[in-house]
Amino acid sequence: MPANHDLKAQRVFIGLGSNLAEPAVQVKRAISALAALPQSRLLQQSRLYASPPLGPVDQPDYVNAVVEIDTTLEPVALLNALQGIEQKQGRVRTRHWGERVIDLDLLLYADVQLASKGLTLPHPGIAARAFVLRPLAELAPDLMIIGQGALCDLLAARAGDVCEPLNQVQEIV
Ligand code: A4P
Ligand code: MG
Repeated sequence: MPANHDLKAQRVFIGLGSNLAEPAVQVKRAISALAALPQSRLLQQSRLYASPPLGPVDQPDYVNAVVEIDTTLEPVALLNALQGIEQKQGRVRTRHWGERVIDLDLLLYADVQLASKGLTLPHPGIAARAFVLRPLAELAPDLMIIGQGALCDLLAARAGDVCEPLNQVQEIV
């Protein structure tokens, strides 16, 4: 199959989350892996954020971040590559919304809207999750999320949710 060198690179945002096995280390490791994806360039990365778990409460707090890449990988190929990174970092799927070494969610792929069995774009959880909205706003405050609304409005609606930048002291201990 020919390489996609002549395709226009698309702007993509990816959400990262971890709450096991040194979460900050896992998130940074996954960002390095994203930077090494073929046909892609890492453009921006947010700070790391700490938040309580969405879903079962009997699990550790999460570390989250968002990165922006541009890529000529198509959406499904990119999702497969993200799942490859999850597997390499030892992700084991347990309960829904349960604890995980690393989770990579394809948040936005240009303005693609898609609802297939294995891939929904934009990611359906964006609007409900301060741990996605806050780091995303750090990278692209004026973003419009197709089908969900202006990022600043979505963020205002989640203003009360706990999600703070991880401070360096917390990260070291
Ligand atoms: N899938 C469909 N669309 C997408 C997409 N846009 N990006 C499919 C990524 N995957 C997508 O995901 C299940 C299936 O979703 C995949 O096989 C893929 O084909 P999963 O990661 O295996 O399962 P899951 O994570 O248990 O379910 P889900 O609904 O994807 O959970 P989320 O949305 O990933 O949320 N609390 C805090 N504070 N921070 C977190 O990061 N994360 C989760 C998981 C729960 N609570 C959290 C956090
Ligand atoms: Mg997921």
